[in-house]
Amino acid sequence: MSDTALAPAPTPEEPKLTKKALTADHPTWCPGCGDFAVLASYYRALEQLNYPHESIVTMAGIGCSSRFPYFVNSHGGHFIHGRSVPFSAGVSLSRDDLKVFVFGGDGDGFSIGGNHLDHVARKNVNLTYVIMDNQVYGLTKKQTSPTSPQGFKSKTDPWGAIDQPINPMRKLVNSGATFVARSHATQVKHMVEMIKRAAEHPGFAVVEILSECIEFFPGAFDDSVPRKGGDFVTIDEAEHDKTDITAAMKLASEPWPGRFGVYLEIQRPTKNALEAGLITKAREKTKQAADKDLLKATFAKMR
Ligand SMILES: Cc1ncc(C[n+]2csc(CCOP(=O)(O)OP(=O)(O)O)c2C)c(N)n1
Ligand code: SF4
Repeated sequence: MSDTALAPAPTPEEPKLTKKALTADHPTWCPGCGDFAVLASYYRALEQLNYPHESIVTMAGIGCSSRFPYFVNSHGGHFIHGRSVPFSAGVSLSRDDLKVFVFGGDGDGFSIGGNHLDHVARKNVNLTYVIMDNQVYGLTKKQTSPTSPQGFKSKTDPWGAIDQPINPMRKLVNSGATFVARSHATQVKHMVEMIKRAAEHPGFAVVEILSECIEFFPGAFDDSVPRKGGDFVTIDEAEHDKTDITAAMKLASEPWPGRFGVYLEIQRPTKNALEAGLITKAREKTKQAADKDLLKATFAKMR
């Protein structure tokens, strides 16, 4: 047999995923909104990851930041305010082959959806959650959010916010998420790297991105914008042990504006894998019986 006969049949080259293919509607945010750069970074991350186009899911809650599904040509959709994470967990668990991304704001993630976030995180469901923190409710035109600083004047706090805000990174590190990172909407290269690493992480990966609401809280993040006199300080990964929750908590407790990069990266079985194992065992025990027969048997026992 000749060498030519042994050669494998040529396979058609995988089409390269492009921004053009990923772009849907033109974004409708206010000119200058930080969310534009987050969207651009998401496109770029997807281009570089080059996942099969049909495997990408872009979910979101409700808010300006949650408009992502309109602008991305992929599977996806909005879900009720604060509930996009558990909904997306269902998508991920039922279709482990999909690449599930969820986008939302600080109100969606830390206020109305705060409790949902904790439970999906601790279960380590395989998905990537990007929280665009602008420290205000943007869509509903300036109410205090759980990350607004004390003294922030808004429609709900006309004399200035009196409540202590949450510390998002401490909450996320403590949530049970196995990948926790922080980035800034003025740093596209950094955002692309964080989104890509989160997407490639097996388990619940969350990236908090400071994204300025130019309309209702301009200048909120100037302290970490070098061209505005601030410092963008990244985490030295050679120094920081990303598997150490105490070290991550210490980083998260640093004074504002804190550091950017990967706080936590640990390996723990995903709920996707644990559940798949459970299903395989149950199938073996029931001798691969059809679902309808198992249901019939269960109903028969209930009589
Ligand atoms: C159950 C429910 N409560 C309240 C609202 C009104 N609402 C819509 S978006 C939003 C907050 C949005 O803030 P955030 O999540 O920070 O996103 P942003 O618009 O700032 O990007 C609120 C309170 C709603 N849609 N549903
Ligand atoms: S209101 Fe704020 S968050 Fe919403 S689109 Fe405008 S600048 Fe962006």
